[in-house]
Amino acid sequence: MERAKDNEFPSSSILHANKRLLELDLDYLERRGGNTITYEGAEGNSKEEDSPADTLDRVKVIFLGASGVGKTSIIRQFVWSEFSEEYRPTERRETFYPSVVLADRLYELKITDLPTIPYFPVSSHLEWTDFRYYGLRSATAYVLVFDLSNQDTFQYIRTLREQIYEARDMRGVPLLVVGNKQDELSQTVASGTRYRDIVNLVRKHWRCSYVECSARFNCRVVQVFRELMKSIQAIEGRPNSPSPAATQPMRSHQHDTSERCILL
Ligand SMILES: Nc1nc2c(ncn2[C@@H]2O[C@H](COP(=O)(O)OP(=O)(O)OP(=O)(O)O)[C@@H](O)[C@H]2O)c(=O)[nH]1
Ligand SMILES: [Mg+2]
Repeated sequence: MERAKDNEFPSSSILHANKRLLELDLDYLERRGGNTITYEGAEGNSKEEDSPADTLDRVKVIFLGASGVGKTSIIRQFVWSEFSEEYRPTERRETFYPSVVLADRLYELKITDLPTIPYFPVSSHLEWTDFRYYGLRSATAYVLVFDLSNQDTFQYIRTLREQIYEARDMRGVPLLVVGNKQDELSQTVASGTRYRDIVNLVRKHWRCSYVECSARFNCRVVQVFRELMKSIQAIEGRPNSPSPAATQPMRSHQHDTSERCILL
């Protein structure tokens, strides 16, 4: 079992990251004209389906956000302690199965990293036709990520959040907002009204947990998951809450994460 570590990041470091912005595509449904999107496996010969690990009662966490904000980087930094400067857009669903311990409780997580979605499905039918096997509407919790150095990416999660709330009853479903690339947040932007408005909106109006982190420097990445698990624990404590997560370790289909148990 290993204890998670956060690094301090050098405040002077300004890195040049790929800033491909993706707005939520609100006309997508009209344009697609009933075509079904299918997702091929890495070898291009198999459709994505649930792995045996998915049959467990895991805590299902889905990361969402505009393209290039650092969703994959946050997850990989947390699960594998690795970071790549190179930008490789996520092209198919990837799942990670770490275990975490918070306040003497062991949780088996299933973290899903997805290609950027053009909209959140409001019905099971749309989920089946457009986002099969993504598990979008049945997640235990959502992590919405934006890029602090490119605050236009906040609009994506703002619209997405509205759609999620329209799509399902969010009572008992934690939603965490993460501002990533804190290492690229300049003083000018951090003291600006736009930045303050975003933080205010998330904390005061949405009443959401909010964490700023840098996947690049592994700064407060653990805090992201700590806040997430605290929200989940808070909900578990309520009457009629879902049953606790299973405790049996399982293997990921890509990397062997069965030995990874991270103390939060
Ligand atoms: N400076 C800096 N760069 C980062 C950070 N996190 C990610 N990046 C860079 O940002 C780029 C995009 O990161 P990804 O993790 O692939 O972003 P993503 O949200 O998964 O992108 P999609 O899969 O296209 O949706 C990569 O070049 C990363 O190296 C960070 O905290 N700081
Ligand atoms: Mg990605």
